[in-house]
Amino acid sequence: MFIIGELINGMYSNIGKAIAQKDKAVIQRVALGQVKAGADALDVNCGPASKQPVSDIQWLIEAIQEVTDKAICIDSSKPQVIESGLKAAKNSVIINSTTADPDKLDILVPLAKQHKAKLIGLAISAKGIPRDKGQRLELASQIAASCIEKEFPIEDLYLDPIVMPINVAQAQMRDIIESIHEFKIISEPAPKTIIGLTNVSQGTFARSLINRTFLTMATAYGLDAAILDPLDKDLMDAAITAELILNKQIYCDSYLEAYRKK
Ligand code: THG
Repeated sequence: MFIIGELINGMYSNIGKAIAQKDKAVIQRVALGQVKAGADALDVNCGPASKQPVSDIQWLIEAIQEVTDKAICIDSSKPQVIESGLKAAKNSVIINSTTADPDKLDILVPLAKQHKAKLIGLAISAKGIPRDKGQRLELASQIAASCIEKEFPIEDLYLDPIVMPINVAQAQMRDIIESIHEFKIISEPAPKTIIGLTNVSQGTFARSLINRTFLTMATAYGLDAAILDPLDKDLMDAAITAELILNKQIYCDSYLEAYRKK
């Protein structure tokens, strides 16, 4: 599983405050903590309170790159923020994200291609979040078709079915998980799949348990990557164990330890 740490997000009060006060040490501590816990990449999102996301994203990326060379996942719905982030990025980049809307695809797919970045495509359009897996597949296919037409490498595309909180969309959970398998057969070679895991447990009590159970099930359906809290050790153990059960890691009695050392 490719793990993207979610903790550098202005939605969290410590990060929102650090962005407002330009407190680099806080950002760098959270970056290194996630890397130490096993993150392969770091999501970077200025959050809803940022008044100047175009410059804040550059400040965040520069601060992070002083302490790690892990990939940066530039998380914004605004193409101009993503473009700005790309200018500051020396590490490899994942663009998070485009939707299935042609005006977004026409800007972000060429931008990803030009910067040799990976690209996350959300199964969402101006019409909103899909209600079933048929709509999810239709939107994901539109994104994949645009990438193929624009000659963006399809194996660098990460399709996201959009995970909803279980307390508001319980009847959609099965569709969301099955979409992961359906997305993998859109094209040959296959696109990759990704989820924002923590969405699933928003507003619930047993957050960690719901997160790791959802991740385990999604892994069985072919999930390639997840944006999650890598500091949740039970969650990381579940991710490693799910891959072991799917024969993606070699078993030994100390497999958890062995995985962390690799
Ligand atoms: N897909 C993609 N990118 C994404 C998401 C996605 N980026 C943002 C988000 N979803 C993933 N990141 C988070 C980060 C935090 C939370 C959920 C998803 C979260 N935070 C606490 C909450 O809202 O309860 C905040 C707690 C606090 O304020 O301390 O749940 O789906 N491609």
